Parts: sequence; C-alpha cells; structure tokens
Amino acid sequence: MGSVVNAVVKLVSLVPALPQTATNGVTRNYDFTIARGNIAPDGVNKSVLLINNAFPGPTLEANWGDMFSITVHNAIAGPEEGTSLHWHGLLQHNTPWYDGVPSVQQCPIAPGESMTYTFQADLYGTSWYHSHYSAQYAGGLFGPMVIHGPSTNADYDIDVGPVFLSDWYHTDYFTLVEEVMVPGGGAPLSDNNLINGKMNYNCSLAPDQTCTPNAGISKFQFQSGKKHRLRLINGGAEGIQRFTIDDHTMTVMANDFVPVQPYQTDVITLGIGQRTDVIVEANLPSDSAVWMRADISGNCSRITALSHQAVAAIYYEDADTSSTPTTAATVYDDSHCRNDNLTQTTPFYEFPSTPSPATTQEIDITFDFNETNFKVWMMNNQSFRANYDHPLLILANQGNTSYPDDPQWNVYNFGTNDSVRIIFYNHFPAAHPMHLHGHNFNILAEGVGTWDGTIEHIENTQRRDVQLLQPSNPTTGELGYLVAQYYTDNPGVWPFHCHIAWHVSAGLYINVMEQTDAIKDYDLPMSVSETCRGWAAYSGHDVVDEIDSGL
Ligand SMILES: *[C@@H]1O[C@H](CO)[C@@H](O)[C@H](O)[C@H]1NC(C)=O
Ligand SMILES: *[C@@H]1O[C@H](CO)[C@@H](O)[C@H](O)[C@H]1NC(C)=O
Ligand SMILES: *[C@@H]1O[C@H](CO)[C@@H](O)[C@H](O)[C@H]1NC(C)=O
Ligand SMILES: *[C@@H]1O[C@H](CO)[C@@H](O)[C@H](O)[C@H]1NC(C)=O
Ligand SMILES: *[C@@H]1O[C@H](CO)[C@@H](O)[C@H](O)[C@H]1NC(C)=O
Ligand SMILES: *[C@@H]1O[C@H](CO)[C@@H](O)[C@H](O)[C@H]1NC(C)=O
Ligand SMILES: *[C@@H]1O[C@H](CO)[C@@H](O)[C@H](O)[C@H]1NC(C)=O
Ligand SMILES: *[C@@H]1O[C@H](CO)[C@@H](O)[C@H](O)[C@H]1NC(C)=O
Ligand SMILES: [Cu+2]
Repeated sequence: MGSVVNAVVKLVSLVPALPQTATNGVTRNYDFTIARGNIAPDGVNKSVLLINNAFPGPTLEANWGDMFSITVHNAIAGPEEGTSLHWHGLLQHNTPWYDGVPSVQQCPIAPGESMTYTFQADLYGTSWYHSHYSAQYAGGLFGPMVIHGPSTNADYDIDVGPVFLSDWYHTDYFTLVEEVMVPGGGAPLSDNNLINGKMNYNCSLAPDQTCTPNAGISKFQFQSGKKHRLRLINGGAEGIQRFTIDDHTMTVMANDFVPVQPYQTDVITLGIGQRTDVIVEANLPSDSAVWMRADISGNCSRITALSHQAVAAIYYEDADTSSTPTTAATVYDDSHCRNDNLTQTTPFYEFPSTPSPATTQEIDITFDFNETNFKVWMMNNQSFRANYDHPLLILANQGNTSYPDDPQWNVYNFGTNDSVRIIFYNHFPAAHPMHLHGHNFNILAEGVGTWDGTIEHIENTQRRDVQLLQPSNPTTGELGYLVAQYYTDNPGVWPFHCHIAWHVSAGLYINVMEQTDAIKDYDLPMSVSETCRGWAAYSGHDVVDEIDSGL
C-alpha cells in the first residue's frame, strides 16, 4: 500500500518538471485553400494537390503558447475529393476534435466546404502538418511548422529554419494508391528525393514525361564561426532519410518536439514523420562551399537505383554562390533500419515512466491476405478501414464506445486506465515509423528478438511522437519490437499507426481511446457537426470512392 502511495506522490511531484504551456492571448491566423495544380519540383511535370499554390505548403509559425486559427477551404475539383489537415505532434489538449483525422475526430471537409481549426501551440520546436485523408500527403499536401520556444539545452546563433526532406514520386498519389490496393500490390518505388521541395533529375530516365533538366537545388548560407540551427523534417511518403553535411558534424538538440541532452553525430536517421533539430558549427574557412545530403536508405526503403540522393549547396559568406561544391560525402553505416541507440537519446526534461502500467497490450503486425485475397497490413489479425460518416470521438462523446459490428475500426478502448503500455511486434522485414497522436510516448525498449523486460533508463526514457519499429530478421525469424508507454492524460481517440503512406492505406493503423468518462463531458464545437453535415450532403449524392483504408 505504502509503495502505491509513494508511486503516486512521485508521479505528481515529477510531472511538473516539464515546462508548462501558458496561454498568452496571441492568435496566429492562417487561411488555406487546397486545390489541384501542376508543379515540376525536379523538372518532371506532375499534377498535385497544393495549399495556396505553394509547394511545400506555407510554413506555420508561432510562439509557444500562442493559439493557431487555421481556416481550410476544400477547393479540390476535377475530380472532387474530401480532405482534412493534421497538425503533426501537437497534443490538442482540450481540443481533441481539431486533430484532423477523418473518421476519428471529424468528417472529411467536403468539396466546396471550409473548416476552421483552433488549437494551441502547446509544444515547441519543429514539426509539419499534412493531409490525413487517404494518401493525399504523398501528393504534396504538406508544409513545415515552427514553434519558437526556449532552447535551454543548447546554444545557437542563427536559425536556418526548416529543412524539409521528402521522397518524391512522378505518378500522382491516387494512381499509386490504386496500385498498392490490388491483389499482389505493394509499395511503389520513389523516383527522387527533395530538400525543401527541390532537386535535379536526369530527364533521360523519364523519356515519356514532360521533363526539364537542371530544375535547381536548394541553397543555404552559413556564417563562419557561427552555430546554425537546422530543423530537419522527414515529410515523405515512405523512405528513411540519412542526413549528412560534408566535413561537418552535428549536435542533436531535439527529437520531434522533445529537447534532448545534446549529443554529437555524423548522420541523422529520420523515419517518416520524424524531426531532428541539429546545431552545426561553421568551422571551415569563410569561402567554403559544401554539400548537404539526404539519402533515402538503400537498405531500408523502396528506391530506384539511380535517384535516391538529394543534395543542397551550403555557401559560407565569402564563397562564390555560382560555384558547385566539390566536397566528399560522409561515410555512414546504412545496415540498421533503426533510430539512434536509446542509450544515446535522453530527454532534457526528466519524465519518468512507471514500471507497472495500469494495462498492457501486445500487438502483432503482419502483412497477410484478407478474406477476399488482398495483401493488407494486420494489427492482431485485423486490418483497419475508416468510416468517414461516423467519427469515433462523436460516438464516444455520445457514450457509444464499443463497436462489435465494426472490427475494421481497430479501436482499443483503454477506459479509465491511467497508463498504457503497448508492445509492438513486427513480423515483416521492413521498418515501420510508429506515430501516436495526442502524446509524446516513452520508448521503454526497442530491438530485434523477444523483449526481455529490460527498460532503458526508466527514470527518463527517450520520448517522442514517432519511433522506428525495427524490421524482423528473415534469416533468424526474430521479430522487431518496440515498447511504447504513455499516461492517458488526454481524453480522446488517438491514432497509433505506421506513418508510411502506403502502409496506412493498406490498414496498418489502430485507434486508442482513453478516459472514456471524460470524453462524454466534452462540449463539441459546432464546427464538428457542421463539417459532418456538409460531408453527409456531399456523400449523399456523390458516391465516395474509398480506394484504401481511408487514412
Ligand atoms: C504541365 O502539365 C499540365 C497538364 O498537362 C499543362 O497544363 C502544363 O502546361 C504543363 N507545364 C509544363 C511546364 O510543362
Ligand atoms: C542519365 O541517365 C542515362 C540513362 O540511364 C545515363 O546513360 C546517363 O549517364 C545519365 N546521366 C547522368 C548525368 O547521370
Ligand atoms: C546494407 O546492409 C548490409 C548488412 O545487412 C551491409 O553489409 C551493407 O553494407 C549495407 N549497405 C550499405 C550501403 O551500407
Ligand atoms: C547501444 O549502446 C550500448 C551502450 O553503448 C551498447 O552496449 C549496445 O550494443 C548498443 N546497441 C546497439 C544495437 O547498437
Ligand atoms: C480486403 O481488402 C480489400 C482492400 O482493402 C478490401 O477492398 C476488401 O473489402 C477486404 N476484404 C475483407 C473481407 O475485408
Ligand atoms: C492471429 O492469427 C494467428 C494465426 O491464426 C493466431 O496464431 C494468433 O493467435 C492470432 N492473434 C490474435 C491476437 O488473435
Ligand atoms: C454505436 O455506433 C455504431 C456505429 O454507428 C452503431 O452501429 C451502434 O449501433 C451504436 N451502438 C449504440 C449502443 O448506440
Ligand atoms: C483497462 O484497459 C483494458 C484493456 O487493455 C480494459 O479491458 C479495462 O477495462 C480497462 N480498465 C479500466 C479501469 O478502464
Ligand atoms: Cu509501415
């Protein structure tokens, strides 16, 4: 009994060690119009979905504690599609209905309709936002997010801003999803890799497409002697990025929205959805020019042999900016499809996990045939499929929290448990970047084999919102595992899914429901029901072709 009381006291006294978000009365307003357009970021002309005609979309920027108010207009025509935007990594405390996942917290925004998302910038650092409707974000519907806050754990002089890394496909997302979702289908190979939406392409590799050679690359400026902060984001569809800068090392200051005790490295590994903020000291002569490189991992991802390396040029203040750098690439080890060792990654603010969570759920991830012979991803033998018409948060708010007739909604209802441990086992020889909404989760352990119960520094484990679940070993049959744990301090329904677009499309997705009693007490804003009314009116006369899981 005594130890239980102690544990509770310890939790209460340690949780406030995290800096607390304050509301400061400032609102950042944005107006986003989503429409079709044609762009050629690497020279190959392609039809895409754009926000305010920009690629990548406009950067969202705020100070920690500000409110965002973002009005999204769905102007997608010829053909029409629903849409919705998700603000990756933000907790949405007290606004779980603005997390932006159709079928979970809202109905899709119907063509011709608008919705305003109002929520707090409740964490600080680097992130992105993207469509959560089908695989629209794999067609370019995304943009960076910067939330300014303290940088107590590391010093820098110059904020270089977002460095947005994204694999790139020359075929439109809808056609790719159709190819994924046929019997015998699989993830497509990416055609190129982009840094801040730019890279060149060898046009003779695409003879049947409109292609302009030398489309151009991104360029960055360094000041010799200064420390530069780079905000790395993997906003691609599938590929694991290996990021390096020739002749420079990097100091990691944050993984996702979580500041870490700084550590040095030559290469940053980023699964889809992950961000890493690094500090780079410009310690070469003032006329230097070097390459920044992002390679899609050849061992871990689905690439074509020729075009998985993106470069950008970095010019020091006295360099000739029309010159081409001649520096040599950093050599790194591409043999493991995993994030940095958990022994290396320690959050700056201590946030202990409990060794005895209130409930534990094991989940096996397999790629198998469903009853109608499609190869789909299964979580405990069940593939996910969304129902856009009945968002789970609305049902739970009405007191309906169990759906025996709809097992494909993959809902794990954790009731009023105060902490949850989820142990993922990966039966497939490819890594999955597992992303939880509404939380930064503690990563207790990860590896290949069977978890032996060892927790890596439990007093302050790595925490973030996406972590790579390692591949299984096809030779030994050992499974990849990831042990995630979180306090259920955010009443709502939250996706926990692989962030690879093609894997979510094929069902690698669950919903975790927490604090069901508190969900019933929410007063949902009018815009939630209005968006559903707009969607019902639209889908009532235009049959919506849900070609994939819907998310
Ligand atoms: C790209 O393709 C679209 C549609 O076919 C066309 O209207 C546009 O002119 C093309 N742009 C370029 C630069 O070729
Ligand atoms: C472009 O691709 C063609 C066809 O594969 C190849 O012959 C050529 O060497 C490539 N050019 C460059 C600059 O890589
Ligand atoms: C790919 O992984 C294998 C080991 O599985 C390793 O031998 C090889 O060097 C890796 N490839 C690269 C390019 O690092
Ligand atoms: C992680 O780091 C620890 C301590 O440095 C080391 O013993 C272990 O082998 C590393 N694990 C991997 C998978 O690299
Ligand atoms: C199998 O998966 C396909 C593709 O998602 C889907 O269309 C079909 O309805 C599924 N079959 C069953 C029995 O769930
Ligand atoms: C999934 O199916 C396999 C094979 O039928 C079975 O061994 C396993 O127990 C099932 N898992 C769950 C969680 O139902
Ligand atoms: C809960 O919602 C589902 C989906 O709309 C419905 O099928 C079911 O009848 C509802 N259950 C109750 C008790 O209302
Ligand atoms: C805790 O979660 C489990 C599912 O993992 C559920 O069966 C149980 O009812 C929950 N307990 C409470 C108190 O809500
Ligand atoms: Cu996956």
